[in-house]
Amino acid sequence: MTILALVFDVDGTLAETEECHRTCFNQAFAEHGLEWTWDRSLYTRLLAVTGGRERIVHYARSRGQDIDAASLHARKTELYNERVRKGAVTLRPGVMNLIDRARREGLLLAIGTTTSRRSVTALLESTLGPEAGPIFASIRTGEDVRRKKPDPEVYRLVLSDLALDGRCCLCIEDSRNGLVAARAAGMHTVVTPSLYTCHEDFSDADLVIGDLSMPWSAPEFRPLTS
Ligand code: XBP
Ligand code: MG
Repeated sequence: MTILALVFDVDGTLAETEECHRTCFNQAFAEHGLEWTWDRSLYTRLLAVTGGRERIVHYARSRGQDIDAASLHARKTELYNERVRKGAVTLRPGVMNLIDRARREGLLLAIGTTTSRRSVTALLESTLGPEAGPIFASIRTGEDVRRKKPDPEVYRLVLSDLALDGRCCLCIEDSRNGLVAARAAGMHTVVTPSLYTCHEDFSDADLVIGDLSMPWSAPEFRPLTS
């Protein structure tokens, strides 16, 4: 079956965003008077819980603390958006070229992510320009679903928007949770492991590559190098 659409995850795939997320969590904790610090090793473990608000709830419970996760997460999102709009995060190698090439070849582009619409928009506008939104035929976020990845709900919504079967789509992910979600939605998968996910198991992906600037090709899709 020919590939008709590329479906991108955001965090870790379009850009290495998690360091920015992590430091914004820590700043929000400090502002709220919490003596919490998520260092890289702890954050690696906490990423098993997808969704920033859910991650905060999980951590508070593990310490037996009762906190206002919604306002903490809202502040973290505000800080993250400010930093991203100031250019704190750039696209990973090969992402821009792949988007350009896919558009030239008439493929549909879409996004399925766990983060919020506001954070996706900030990232797309700061990296692809103010008119980035319409490049994507569907953008579905954590706010559109009841269950976040590894549940396939977000990717099923994307496929429904595109009116495509998963077998016509190639999903590009960076994490085990994302890979499980994409496969459960029936899509082909390419994994580009990121800083926080490079230790994870991607053995059931169709392809694993260091980053998208490397030569690769997908089933029934012309080689994706120029
Ligand atoms: C990314 C996430 C997100 C980010 C933080 O998962 O799990 O929660 O860590 O974003 P994926 P928010 O790349 O698999 O979509 O704080 O906005 O949730
Ligand atoms: Mg990701």
